[in-house]
Order: sequence, then structure tokens, then C-alpha cells
Amino acid sequence: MKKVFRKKSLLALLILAALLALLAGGGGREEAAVPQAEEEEAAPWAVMPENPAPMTGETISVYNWGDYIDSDVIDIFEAETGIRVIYETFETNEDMYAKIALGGSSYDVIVPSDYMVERMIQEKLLQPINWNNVPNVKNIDPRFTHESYDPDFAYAVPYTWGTMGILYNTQTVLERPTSWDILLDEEYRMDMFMLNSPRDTLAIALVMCGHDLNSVDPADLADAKALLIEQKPLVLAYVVDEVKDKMIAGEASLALVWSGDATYCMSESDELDYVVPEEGSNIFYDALCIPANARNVSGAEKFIDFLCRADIAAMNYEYVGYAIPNQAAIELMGEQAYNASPVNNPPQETLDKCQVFKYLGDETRLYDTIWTEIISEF
Ligand code: SPD
Repeated sequence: MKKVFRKKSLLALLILAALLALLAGGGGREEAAVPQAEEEEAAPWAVMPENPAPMTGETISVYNWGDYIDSDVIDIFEAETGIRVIYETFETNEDMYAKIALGGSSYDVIVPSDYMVERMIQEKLLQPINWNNVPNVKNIDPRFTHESYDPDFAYAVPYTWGTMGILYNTQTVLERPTSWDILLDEEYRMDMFMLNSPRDTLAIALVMCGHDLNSVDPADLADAKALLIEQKPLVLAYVVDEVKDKMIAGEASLALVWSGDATYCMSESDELDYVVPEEGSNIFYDALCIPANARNVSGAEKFIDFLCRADIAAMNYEYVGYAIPNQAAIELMGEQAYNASPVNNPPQETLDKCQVFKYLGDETRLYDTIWTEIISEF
């Protein structure tokens, strides 16, 4: 099972066990051997209740990104509440939006990013959240509420945040890249992955062309398109969730990724590192929302409140690997330990160069058209 921060916790446990064995004076005795790594598991922040609640027959339907929740979190929720979670995943905001906007499906909790929250509020696809039923929202750091995509803090509970950057293999990329330009370097022909996500990949191409990453100027977008078409021979594949296993397996030298996925890859391979290039990038916020046509609003509120609980948010952070806005969970884990990750805690100088995506209204169609043209170009 994927546990992003397990390795480090395990190492600390092993060191502690070795020290205890030495202090006990049993260093020379065979039976006092240090426990084997594979037998050890760090204590989880939250645990299954000893007496699970009987299943009530109630269900909630959750639509989330791939690899974006610890399945133990779902199990504990079900055991505590007796509510069964029907869980589906998507890979991009656009896929999720298309499914909801078509109207054929009903979910109780979804996890759009900033610009998609903004769009779905405008299109009345979300409903305001009754905060009286989500008391653990108090755990969310106020610096993450009232963001431009939900200025009245009415529709969206911040779940995770991160940056977009380059994950690179230090065995083949010998100097730490400082510029996005490396994504056009012939030396890495068929040796890089790009995100199969129109808004993200076009944003980076816009930045590489010196344009604003929220630009809707057709001339800017034509530049971005030309750049991505020029880059195509260097790209091994356009992927989303698969990028993690592929980079860990050493299938390419470079990948455009979201920071939390970089955190996971770096926990699995010492050869990988992450950089946000100096031209700047995107900072994103993913949020828990209740669609306007949700069938079980009270179940959705319970689930969102559960995810905001400090012990659950801490447990989930260890699995998901993305930075979290839950201050109570960060305090539980220890601010120092949490902030030790330069990927999830980038310097202010880096953050100052990052911008949030805005919803671009009708111009979104231009992005979709251009992306289809790029992907189908041979
Ligand atoms: N594997 C889960 C990835 C979720 C990342 N969300 C990124 C949003 C970028 N706009």
C-alpha cells in the first residue's frame, strides 16, 4: 500500500528500536535483534473503532482524483458512521466537470480545483455548505479560506494544495534544472512525460513563451500550441496518475508533475528530485464540495467533517503526500516535521512566482480545441 511518509517513520522506529536494544544491554544477544523493516509499521494517527457501527443502509457517493485518499480513511468512516462510501475517481478537472455537467450522474462529494470550483459555482453546479454541520472546518488554516475561487467561503473546503514542477532523475539530469526550457532539450528526446491535462500543460507552455498562465489571448495560445507541437517528439507519453510508477521505474528522465506526486515518487526513489523552475508556475488548491444535485447532503457533510478531523487529515496526508491546509493536523504531526519537506513547503520566493488558475469563461473552449489539436497532431 502506498504510504508516502512511511519510509521515514520506519527508519525512525528502527533507530529507536536499536537504541533501546543497546540500552537494555542486550546488544550482543541474538534474541535482542532489531525488528525487521517489513514487520514494522508506524503507529497510525487514527484507528478503526473497536466496535464498528452497524451499517445503516445509507450511502454517499464520492468522486475524487486518483490516489487522493487513504482507503483506511474510508474504512474508518464507514465503521464509525455505518454509512457506506461508493467511491469513483477521475484524472482531470475537465473529465470530472464533463461528467457532472452532463447531468447523468449524481455525487455527494467531489474534489474540484480552484478554477473549476469557480466555474461550478457560476454554473450553479455546487451548493453552499452548512457550516453548522461541519464543525471541524475550524481546523482549516484561515489563510486557505476566502480564496478568489470561493471568496465568501461558502462552497469549498480546502483539502490539499501544491505546485506544478519538474520531477527529474538525478542520475540522468546531472544539473538541477532551473528553467522550463529543459522540456525542449533534444538531449531528452522520448525521455519525458507531460501531463495529459489541457489546462496544466498549456499553462506551462504559456509560461515558457513568456505569457501569463491565465492568458486567453489567441496569439498567446497559438504560441503555446506551437511550442507543444515542437516538443512532441521529445515526449514519451502524456499521462496523469501513471507518471508516478513510470518515473519510479526510471522510464524517463523528466516529467511535468504536481508536487504531491513528486513527494510520493521521491519517497520511493532516492534518484528523483523536484524543482519549480524560476520562470514561475501554477499553485493549486483542491477542495471538497457538494454538488447541487447531491442526493445525501447530510452524509456528504459528515464525510467532509470527518476529513477535516485532525487525526484523519494527518493519516490521509501520510498517504496522499500533498500539502494540506489543516492546521490542527499539522500541529498533531509536528510543524517542524511537516515543514521539513521542501516540496510541500516551498520557499516564499518560489510561491511568489506561482499563480492560481482562474476560470476563463467561454475562452475555455479555445483551450479545449487547441489541446485536441496538439494531441492529435502527428
Ligand atoms: N493524484 C491526485 C492528483 C490531484 C492533483 N490535483 C491537481 C490540480 C491541478 N490543477
